[in-house]
Amino acid sequence: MMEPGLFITFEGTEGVGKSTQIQVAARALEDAGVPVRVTREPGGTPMAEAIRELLLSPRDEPVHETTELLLMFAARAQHLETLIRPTLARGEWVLCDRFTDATFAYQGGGRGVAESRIAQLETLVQGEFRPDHVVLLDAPVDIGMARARHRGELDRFEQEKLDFFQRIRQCYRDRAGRDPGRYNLVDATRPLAEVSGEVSGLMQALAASSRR
Ligand code: Z5A
Repeated sequence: MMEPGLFITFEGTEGVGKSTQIQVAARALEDAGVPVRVTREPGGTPMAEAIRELLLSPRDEPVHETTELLLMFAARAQHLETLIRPTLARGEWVLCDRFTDATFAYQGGGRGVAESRIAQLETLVQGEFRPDHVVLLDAPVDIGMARARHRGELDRFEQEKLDFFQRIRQCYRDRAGRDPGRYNLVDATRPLAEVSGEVSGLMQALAASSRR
């Protein structure tokens, strides 16, 4: 019987370095002989990427919070059932740039949707499925914004104000504080080489413990 792979997610506010660190993590795992698949949310499959485009494009029509919430979970259902679960079942590890913690942080902390409502959808779409580990890259919101915002046109989320992102950061930190065994809080204010060293070390430790 094949051991299922681990599901590891990378979370944090805008520009903290998730996309950078997920590549660092993938390299560390590959060097340790672990087969890895890197993916992202919203997105990860052609249909879920189409939903991402709907969610991120700036538009004149106001987007209701329930519409946004359901689209996040619609993309997640497709991603989970057609990519994440089958990949894990083959024994590969999946590294995912954001997952349901982002929904609790952005739609919950940011938009104000009740946690219980998000939890209901989490159960509907995922059952008991949760990330094995969450790497939470943490930095004051203005640091991430300064790193990310040289890219040109802002998407629908990036157009939000500072306090929206501050509530999101707080929500992430609260969730990590409640479950420190599953969340690795990484200080993302440090120079890139230091953050990468910590993330690589974490992946090497997970790879080593999975061989025991
Ligand atoms: N969203 C949601 O609302 N609900 C959900 O359930 C989900 C998502 C799943 C898309 O996410 C949006 O969807 C997101 C939340 C919402 N909106 N926002 N904001 P995304 O992950 O695609 O978008 P993002 O958060 O804006 O990611 P990003 O801007 O690409 O940031 P990043 O991946 O964390 O950062 P990066 O690209 O790795 O790094 C940014 C720059 O900083 C880059 O030039 C790096 O070289 C540099 N960098 C990285 N680390 C360092 C250090 N340590 N020092 C100096 N410079 C650094």
